[in-house]
Amino acid sequence: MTSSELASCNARFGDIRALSFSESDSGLVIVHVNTPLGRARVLLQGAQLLDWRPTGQSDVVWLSPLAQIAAGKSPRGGVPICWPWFGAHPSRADLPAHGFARSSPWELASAGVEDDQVQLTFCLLPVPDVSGVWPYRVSLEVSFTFGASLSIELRTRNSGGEPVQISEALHTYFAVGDVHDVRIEGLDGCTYIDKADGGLRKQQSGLVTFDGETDRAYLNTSRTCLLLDDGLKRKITIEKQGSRSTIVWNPGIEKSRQMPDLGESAYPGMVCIESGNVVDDQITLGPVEEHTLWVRYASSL
Ligand code: TA6
Repeated sequence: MTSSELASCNARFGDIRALSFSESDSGLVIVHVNTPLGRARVLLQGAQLLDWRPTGQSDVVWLSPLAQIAAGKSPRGGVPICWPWFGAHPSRADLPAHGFARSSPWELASAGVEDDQVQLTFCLLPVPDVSGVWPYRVSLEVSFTFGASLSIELRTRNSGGEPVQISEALHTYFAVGDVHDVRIEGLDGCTYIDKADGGLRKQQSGLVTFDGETDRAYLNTSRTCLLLDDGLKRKITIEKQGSRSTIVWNPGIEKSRQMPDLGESAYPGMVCIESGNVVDDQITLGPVEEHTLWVRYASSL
């Protein structure tokens, strides 16, 4: 089954020199992008970007050194797509956290190159056994544009006859020198839900810094954020459209010790800054309505 996916990718896109395809030990297809502007890998399962490195820099999008590539499981790192719910399912604890899109099969629908920029578009395939949980006719596509910067566009379309509510996020893991030395600019004054403090609502004052578990959903904000990293001496700009929530996460040392795919040595090297629409900002799509969540990440030294 998976080998035929690999053969199909090679047959359809094998003539694009910037692309190549491989299979993980667990038999999952990985799309490799390699251009003069940078390189990246995308796991076909979940259409999950695993990592991205613009030329002349170290990785900007981070994959845990302990990540496992396994069927039905989202690897720790990259850009998992949280959809059609974010976090725990609102009423059923048995359902997967962050929805089913990130652990489901997707198809590479199109690929193209222009001026060394590579664009890949993936479609979520129909998910079996999901109708009891998600009885809607909603399609999901994601496009990545790999250039000197990285853009990601997530498109949800309701093709059914009734309104649908979704929450969503691009759960991006950014590589940092040491999370304890980074600052995030752009959230001053925003209300956030502090998941690390019983879900209390608080207000951000100044820059976001890290000195322990941090798990926050900033609401009602469309602002650009800057990730200021003194350790790696770089600045990552996170622009977005169609997103009113920004989630900031680093589990801190205690929680990381309990996560086999993170651990105490790896957790300081990442911070998640996620663009999405969650809690108060979730989206209702009427019949035939579409919603696009767009981000652009640019890193400068
Ligand atoms: O975005 C933050 C968060 O929702 C945290 O609460 C945290 O548990 C994290 O995502 C990772 O979730 P995962 O299901 O990938 O382990």
